[in-house]
Amino acid sequence: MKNNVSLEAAEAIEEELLETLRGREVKRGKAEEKVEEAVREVLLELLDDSFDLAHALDEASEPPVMFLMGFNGSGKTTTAGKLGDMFEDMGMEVVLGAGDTFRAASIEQLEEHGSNIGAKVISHEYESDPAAVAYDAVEHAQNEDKIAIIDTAGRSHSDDNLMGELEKMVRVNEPDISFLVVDALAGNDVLEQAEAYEGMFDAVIVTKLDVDESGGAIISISERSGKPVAYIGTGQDYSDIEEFDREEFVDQILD
Ligand SMILES: Nc1nc2c(ncn2[C@@H]2O[C@H](COP(=O)(O)OP(=O)(O)OP(=O)(O)O)[C@@H](O)[C@H]2O)c(=O)[nH]1
Ligand SMILES: [Mg+2]
Repeated sequence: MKNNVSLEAAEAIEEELLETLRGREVKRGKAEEKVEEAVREVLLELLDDSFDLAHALDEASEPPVMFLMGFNGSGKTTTAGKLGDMFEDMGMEVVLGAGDTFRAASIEQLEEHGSNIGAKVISHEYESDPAAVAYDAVEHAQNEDKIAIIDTAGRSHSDDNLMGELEKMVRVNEPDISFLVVDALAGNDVLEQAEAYEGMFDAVIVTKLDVDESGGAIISISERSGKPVAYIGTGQDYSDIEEFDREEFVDQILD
């Protein structure tokens, strides 16, 4: 396995692995097979693919409100478009909330996705209060029986202002499902990201797996956050989003 997993995750896996192998009789010549079997078991134990959209929507308030949060450039806005397109294909209507009022061109970027997928976008001015944008998007969703998908500004945990703003957005709008969006290229940095958003997200979306196929980020974020990986992003098209399947993932990395 040549994944860029975090040291912490690698150590946790090693420990589990030794535990799993201990006491098992390993016949000569079968060691490799046994170890691979044990690695598979340990990884499956560590990874969580239990996110179930139908169930999450069932449990959600009316209207269902989803937030996308994460560091700069992780893929939040693109993923808002992908999720919106996917839900619309499933027969649900969505409204996109332009909750990134901070980065130049972010509103236009979301509007382009909205127009491509045929979804309304609720936006205010740049520099305006993103909690109010989200509020209006949720109200629209309520009136029109839609799912509200709220984009937020990319941040790093040193951005106290942006973090405070996000906390306010959450407080005011009470999202039913908050996704932390991390990108596969972030490697070990996903640990810092999980920490920055600790307690704020329900599930993870890992993007750019087409660029970094090693999947190390998936293992590291799973180990650190203990949250399910709901979806993976595998390209720049709207259809490049998949439900995360841990068996498939483990098969791929052990191949
Ligand atoms: N190859 C690939 N590129 C992706 C994927 N998801 C997003 N991107 C690209 O990553 C870049 C950043 O994506 P954005 O959606 O703008 O990321 P963001 O998190 O909204 O960025 P900020 O708002 O600036 O924090 C864009 O060029 C996207 O096309 C993916 O799954 N695969
Ligand atoms: Mg964005």
